[in-house]
Amino acid sequence: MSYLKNVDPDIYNAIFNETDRQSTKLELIASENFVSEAVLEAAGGIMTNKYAEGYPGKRYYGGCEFVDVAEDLARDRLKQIFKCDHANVQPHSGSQANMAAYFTVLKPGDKVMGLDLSHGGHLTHGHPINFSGMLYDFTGYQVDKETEVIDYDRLVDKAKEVKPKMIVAGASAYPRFWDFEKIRAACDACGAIMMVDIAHVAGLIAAGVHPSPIEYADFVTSTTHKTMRGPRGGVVMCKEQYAADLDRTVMPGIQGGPLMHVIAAKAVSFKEAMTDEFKQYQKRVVENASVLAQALMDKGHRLVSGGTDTHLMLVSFIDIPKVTGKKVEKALDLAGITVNKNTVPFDPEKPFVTSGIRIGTPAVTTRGMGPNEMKQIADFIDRAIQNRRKEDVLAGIAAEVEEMSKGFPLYAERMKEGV
Ligand code: DSN
Repeated sequence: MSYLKNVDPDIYNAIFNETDRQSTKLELIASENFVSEAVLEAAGGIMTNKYAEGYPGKRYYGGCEFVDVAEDLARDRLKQIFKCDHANVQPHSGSQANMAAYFTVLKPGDKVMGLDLSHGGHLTHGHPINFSGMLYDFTGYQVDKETEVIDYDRLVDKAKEVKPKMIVAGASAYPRFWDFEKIRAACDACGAIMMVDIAHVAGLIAAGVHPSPIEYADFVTSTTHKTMRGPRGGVVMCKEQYAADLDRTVMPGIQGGPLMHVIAAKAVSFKEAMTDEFKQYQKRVVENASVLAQALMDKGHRLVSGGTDTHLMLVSFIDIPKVTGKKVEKALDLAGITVNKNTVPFDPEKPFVTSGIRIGTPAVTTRGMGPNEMKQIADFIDRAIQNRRKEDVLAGIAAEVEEMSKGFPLYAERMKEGV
């Protein structure tokens, strides 16, 4: 990055320091990952210069023959991976993917059901401070208080009572598999459209280690940067009957020019997602999460729903006086471990404090870490929580984390060449 170093040393230094942070700390944020050098090249490439409003073969600008290649490949590969009827790869983010699905079939004021944010859902699944909750009449559903998993029978009853036009499934902090057949049954019980936001588990579904919603859902939305290990962005898949309306909703409905450099990078990551290496990676992500969850429970920590089926887990401090997610996130940060505080079901704390942390294994698995490291990480986390007020102990753990990280180099060439 010799150009950047000369033109803007402040940004150069920020990028250098961020690369160093990513490679020397333990990244356990469940929604983050490390993309390949090939994805980085495409995302940082010259397709950023091109306007391409419209779709391949039907653009409002000339000179689109090469960006058309990129978008066609992205769409075709996505369709091949998920076996869906139709794919739109233009949404700039997961929120815009969800907005596109809603705008395609809903009118302001329509009734919708989604999993409450505090039970693992997402802001765009109807939270009152988000456009979704402002525009639509959302009713939340929740997990069962005892099992902390979704009670599908209760969901069907609620759907019959509310009679929503759409039911949204999917979550950002739910550690268990979804039963998409049962969500379909809830939709059929009240004539609702079914939408599933697979942003968190898309990579797992692509690899066949999580059930797929494609045969049941009318719309499936996702981000591309979590378990899918692509560039930041969104996609929408849908049944053929909605295809033309969906495309019109994305452009010109809610977006203008697509980010063609990001679409090119999405295509690259989808190619990677079709490899056997990717399937093995996703299996290891889930295996690592299971080992880490068990190791934390063996040390006496309480996990929401008693464990995980996926890439993430929620550690709950709801029963421990004066321990909050906010305090634990800070202690872990001082110990070189990055997580996020997260509400747990029936959390009495505010979202900026919370009674839990969310932990995910996609990023550390990309680094090549396995079950032995997961047990070691559980030990780091446990010691950091027990010693959360002792900065010297936390600094000692951070040194151990850095030492362990050295065995799993990340972006090594970039670090060597000064990024
Ligand atoms: N912010 C994402 C996450 O961390 O899960 C969801 O959009």
